[in-house]
Amino acid sequence: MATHLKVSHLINGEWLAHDEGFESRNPANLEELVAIAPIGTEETVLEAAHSAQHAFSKFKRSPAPYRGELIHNLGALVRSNKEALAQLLTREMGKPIREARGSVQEVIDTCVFFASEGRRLYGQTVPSEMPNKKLFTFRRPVGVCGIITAGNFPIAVPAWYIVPAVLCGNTIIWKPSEIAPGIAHAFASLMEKSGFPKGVLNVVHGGGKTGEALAGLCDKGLIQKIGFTGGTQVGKQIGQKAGLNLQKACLELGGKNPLVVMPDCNLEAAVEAAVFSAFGTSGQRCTSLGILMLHESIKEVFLDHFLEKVTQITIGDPRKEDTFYGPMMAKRFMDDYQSFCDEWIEPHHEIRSPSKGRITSHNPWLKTNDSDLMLGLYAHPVVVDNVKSTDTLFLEETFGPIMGITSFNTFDEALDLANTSGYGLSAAIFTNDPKAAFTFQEEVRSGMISINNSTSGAEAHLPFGGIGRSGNGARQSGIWVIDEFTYWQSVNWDYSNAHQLAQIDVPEIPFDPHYTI
Ligand code: UN1
Repeated sequence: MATHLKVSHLINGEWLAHDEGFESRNPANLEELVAIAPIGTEETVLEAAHSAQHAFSKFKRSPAPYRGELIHNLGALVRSNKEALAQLLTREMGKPIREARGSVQEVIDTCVFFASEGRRLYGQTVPSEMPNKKLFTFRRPVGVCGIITAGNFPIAVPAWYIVPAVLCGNTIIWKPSEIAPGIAHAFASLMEKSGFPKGVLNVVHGGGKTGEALAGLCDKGLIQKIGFTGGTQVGKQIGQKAGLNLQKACLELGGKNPLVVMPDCNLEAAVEAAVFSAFGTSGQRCTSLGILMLHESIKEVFLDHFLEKVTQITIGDPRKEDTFYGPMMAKRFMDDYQSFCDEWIEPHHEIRSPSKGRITSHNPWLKTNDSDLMLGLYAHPVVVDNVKSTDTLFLEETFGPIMGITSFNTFDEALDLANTSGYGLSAAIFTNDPKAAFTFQEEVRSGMISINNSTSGAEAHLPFGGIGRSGNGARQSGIWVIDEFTYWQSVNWDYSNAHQLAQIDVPEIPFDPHYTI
């Protein structure tokens, strides 16, 4: 059995180990300890804040191309450690190895993108209304950024924040998910080995209380930006705290993502996409499919194929290449899933998949590639039909392998259904009709739209994020995230040797507004 990692906080370039802490266990085999990590207190968080502040005073002055080079180094190190990182990620949070490699690739893609942004980070030159005067804009770093992330993408999503933030000259206090301290530690060590000055990245481990202490730095004026990926309820509290301090939080919250299937589409492609959207990562993506919306005319044909594919899903040890999905990340997600199975499935619903609840010897799943599912937190894929738009299952995120199905007769009904939950992260439609596709894009309130693709699986250089219950409109990834980690500074430079007043010292242009031909 592999030995476990001893995880430390990282503050001002020092690794601070503690004897007491919390454990992360392999969710595919709960006997296996993956890491022991310390719990950050308010004091730890304060120390990290002072370290980040101190580092900021120097790092903000460093040239952006130099910071791009640091990111280039990080990308190269992540690439050369890709397989080891993917294996650790799988062992610690249970996503299948194929997806874990994809997650690590997402970090590399982010580094590739932002390494070259170090040689852009453009401002503008703007014409002045006065002679002998120049106007410019510059991007300035916001300061110390507090980043709190989730366990389902334990290094890809942190990289979406940390990489652009440091590229812009900010410094970081990161509280990784308590589900995956080991992989966070590995990522932090690679950052350290990439040449970042000490104090640019500070890592404080812990659970909700540590996160609260970090968010509390907002009130103390010790952080200038907070980034949070997680549940909508906590996101609201963090957004409120930031707002009270006149800051804009970067919030990436939940989703109840719809996938609409029109009768004219390629049904096989839609079936494949729906299976992956619903059950990839055991449904634990914020972009996972929540409600499948089927046109009445194809509903049963679609479901024949869909349910056949669902029953053929291989649930197993996530280290095996042919595992479609592995365990739930941690016990609390399994507990939530079980209570949703018990409480959100109502008498008028019809379960169309073989079973529901935790997989046990009394409630087995048949396709398991010789994995022992009794060792871990495995859950049945649950397909619930006849879900109405007023049902809890229609309206609330499950963050697990439970999906609902509803049907519609007209396209307008489908649009209404897709807008009902008030979430607005990712929405998908399968159709070959350009009018339907573009009407869907224009009418559905969602940060991300997929046409003939799954609800999940965004590329690392398109803006990622939601509106409504899914977030406050902040965006990650690509050039758009730079607006989160910089503020615009405008500069005017008057070299006329006089004090010229804009709007006032501008000569009038003689003309007759009443002239007619
Ligand atoms: C998340 O679940 O928080 O688009 C992020 C996707 C992934 C990222 C998901 N690239 O599904």
